[in-house]
Amino acid sequence: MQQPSELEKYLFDLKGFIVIKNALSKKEVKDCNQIIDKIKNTPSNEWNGNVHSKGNIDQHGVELQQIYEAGKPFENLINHSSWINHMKHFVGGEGTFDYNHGPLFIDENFVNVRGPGKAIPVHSGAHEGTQRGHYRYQNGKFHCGQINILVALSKISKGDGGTVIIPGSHKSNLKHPQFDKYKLKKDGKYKTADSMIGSEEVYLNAGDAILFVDSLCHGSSRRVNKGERRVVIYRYGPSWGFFRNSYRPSKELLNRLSKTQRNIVMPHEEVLSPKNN
Ligand SMILES: O=C(O)CCC(=O)C(=O)O
Repeated sequence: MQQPSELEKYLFDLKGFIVIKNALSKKEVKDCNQIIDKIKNTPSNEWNGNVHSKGNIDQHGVELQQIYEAGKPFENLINHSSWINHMKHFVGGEGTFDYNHGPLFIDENFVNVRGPGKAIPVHSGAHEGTQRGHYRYQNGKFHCGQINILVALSKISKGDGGTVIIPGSHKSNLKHPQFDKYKLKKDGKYKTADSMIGSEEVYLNAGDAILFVDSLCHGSSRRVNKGERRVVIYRYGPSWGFFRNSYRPSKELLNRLSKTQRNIVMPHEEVLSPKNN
């Protein structure tokens, strides 16, 4: 089990994100990709088993929601040893009321397959002041509302539609002066965040991951290269959180998971189950 190092804690506090190199092995990446190959063409708004395809939504690319239902390779990501202790540390709450039902809760999990022309507009930033994504460090401890792990399942270099972040924006008091010019417009058009002043595009090898607090101002560049960018994203918050979307884990998945994993997927399950049976 990896523990967050002192340098990672420092950089996370300073910049709002860290890169975890080789978070997944080549075999883990391959196993995830084999599953994606089979399900990525699921028609828009249809289910493939317990995975829901949102199809080629907006301009982001294909989204396969509830990907932790897609088999062992994705189940293993729920409490993956490369980042689970980072999540516990940065979401925080150990020994407090926040830990009542367990350490963590995953409120959304999906794969994004991004083809040419696709991108995601800039969003978030501490200026929004949201509870869900908030960043806080107090009395020597982190207390963050939502920490994301975004794992590259393909190599992401220039032109591939990589994630773009504004380092330090999880703590900024002011809105980036270019934010309104770059955010999604009513007509669906926007300029991508990679040309915003102070932004950084994060290039990754397959298996590398970005861990970031959701209040970090972020988006992506537009994919101009052929082929596709593949990432898997799991979002972690405190155990009292609730699902972002209306999806719920299936009974089959809950029965298959270890107790530790079940507790992260459905922290309240054990309280509710006597009534449900
Ligand atoms: O697709 C990306 O690179 C960014 C993902 C993103 O915006 C998010 O996880 O909120």
